[in-house]
Amino acid sequence: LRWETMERAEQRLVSMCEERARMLQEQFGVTVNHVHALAILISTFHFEKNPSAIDQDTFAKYTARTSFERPLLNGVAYAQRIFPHEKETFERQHGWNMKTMNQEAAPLQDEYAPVIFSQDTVSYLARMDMYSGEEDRENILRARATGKPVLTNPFRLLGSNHLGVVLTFAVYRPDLAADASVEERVEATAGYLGGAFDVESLVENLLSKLAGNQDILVNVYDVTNSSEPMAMYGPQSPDGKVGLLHVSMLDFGDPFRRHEMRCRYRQKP
Ligand code: WA2
Repeated sequence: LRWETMERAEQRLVSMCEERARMLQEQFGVTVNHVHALAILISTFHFEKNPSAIDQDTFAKYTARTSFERPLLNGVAYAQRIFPHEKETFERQHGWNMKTMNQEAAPLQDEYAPVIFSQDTVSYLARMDMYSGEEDRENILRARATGKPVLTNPFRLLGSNHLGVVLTFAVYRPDLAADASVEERVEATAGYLGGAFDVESLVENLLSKLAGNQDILVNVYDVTNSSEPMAMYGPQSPDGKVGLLHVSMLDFGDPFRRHEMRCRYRQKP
């Protein structure tokens, strides 16, 4: 009898964990797809039209109206690629100077990526040079070299200070060939579109709606480096007595990264 109870408890843990992992992966997937479509919107209406058909007001309105398509993002923004010799003209034309994430003047560097369009929910990103943040800079470099969606390590986001990850797509000039080399991709890069997955609050909200939520503890880790898992979601100090544990694989769409969900019972069954 005891054995049967254990067996059933284990099956329930497995099915609850797999259900949560599938749901989270699904929501990540649709969100990534819509940010991809926004990157194409920018290249179509900002670069293939002259003059551009997008300005801050249009971007803010459109992204607010379509935010239901990106349920796990706290907002999206577009950063333009600027070289040092263009900086002065760029700042004069826009009537503002770019600043770092620490609100300082941007120092002399090889390139800049100031945010020129932002959804109102992340208006604090406006004018900010995304090169000035380590995680954002790494994303920018990897996004433009690969042409794929890329995710950062989990880190504390600007604005909310919540644990999350940033998603970035490179936006290329329209002349980029489909089979372009890495060098050609980097050369044809015009800017970067992305946003932050507020994992701490939006995943909490997602999981809280599921039946059985009171019974289990859910953690999500970035396990790209398997010997050093990075916490992305969930209670940070799981108690000693582990008991039953189930691990579900997650695919968030960045082929360079590995994520997993670990589920346990709150109390011994
Ligand atoms: N978006 C929101 N919160 C953040 C953040 C970010 N980056 N970085 C730190 N906290 C404009 O990759 C281009 C968005 C970065 C895109």
